[in-house]
Amino acid sequence: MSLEAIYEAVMEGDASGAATKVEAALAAGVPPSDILNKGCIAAMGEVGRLFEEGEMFVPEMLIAARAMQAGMNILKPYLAEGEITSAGKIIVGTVSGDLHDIGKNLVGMMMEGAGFEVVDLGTDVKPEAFVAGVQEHAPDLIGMSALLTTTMPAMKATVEALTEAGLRDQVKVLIGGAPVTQNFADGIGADGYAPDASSAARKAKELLA
Ligand code: B12
Repeated sequence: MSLEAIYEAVMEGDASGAATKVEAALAAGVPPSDILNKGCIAAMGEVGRLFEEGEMFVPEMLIAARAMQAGMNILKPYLAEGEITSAGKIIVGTVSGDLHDIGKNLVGMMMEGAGFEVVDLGTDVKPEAFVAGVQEHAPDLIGMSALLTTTMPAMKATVEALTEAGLRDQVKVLIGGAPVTQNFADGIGADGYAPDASSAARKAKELLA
């Protein structure tokens, strides 16, 4: 019952409800992994599906993602090391010169909702900062966002910087943002492209499969 309530709270974007329902489920002895997988992640999966079908829009998705995060903040300390199998670790960031972060944040939230551990490097992330991030966090993937046509070349520069640092083989590179296309991704040697946050999470799983 309490798992259903968490699912509903996330779907409805009820952040305080999601948090109190996660607390209640924990107090009732529901395993944290069930709360994560059958409550939070299942709800975000459904949100992603509705978004892709055009039945849910960006603002609603953002609100649902925030509710999921409110629940996750309560849950995180209970997710004992090793009990939960993470889907993988991803570093996300908006590329050098670019300050747009709404889409990147949404991608981070959907990734978290899909079970990924997310490290957010923020905006205006220089190629060398992505390289340093990979050295520090050893992620499975990096996700770069660009909203300006003038900052898209920074994605290429980042892929090159990873190659120069000898790290290119250790991480998959996923890119996105309104002006980015699959063709562009292929041209700069990225591993993948996704047009929106929900397909980004699916693509990330595909790249790691
Ligand atoms: C909000 C906004 C701003 C805000 C940003 C606030 C913030 N915190 O992000 C502010 C006001 C700061 C801003 C500033 C500027 N902006 Co602006 N901005 C926008 C606007 C209106 C919306 C962008 C947005 O958030 N969309 C909603 C999100 C959810 O969508 P999204 O970002 O595309 O992300 C989705 C996908 O692309 C994908 N995705 C995104 N990232 C990633 C990453 C990965 C790995 C993957 C897989 C997928 C993925 O998933 C997301 C979710 O589904 C757009 C116009 C538009 N309609 O797009 C202009 C727009 C992007 N801006 C533009 C411009 C020109 C600027 C400025 C240069 C304006 C100026 N003269 O100062 C500055 C640049 C500042 C800078 N250095 O970055 C132009 C870009 C034109 C171009 N072709 O380059 C646009 C297109 C407006 C226009 N029509 O002219 N902007």
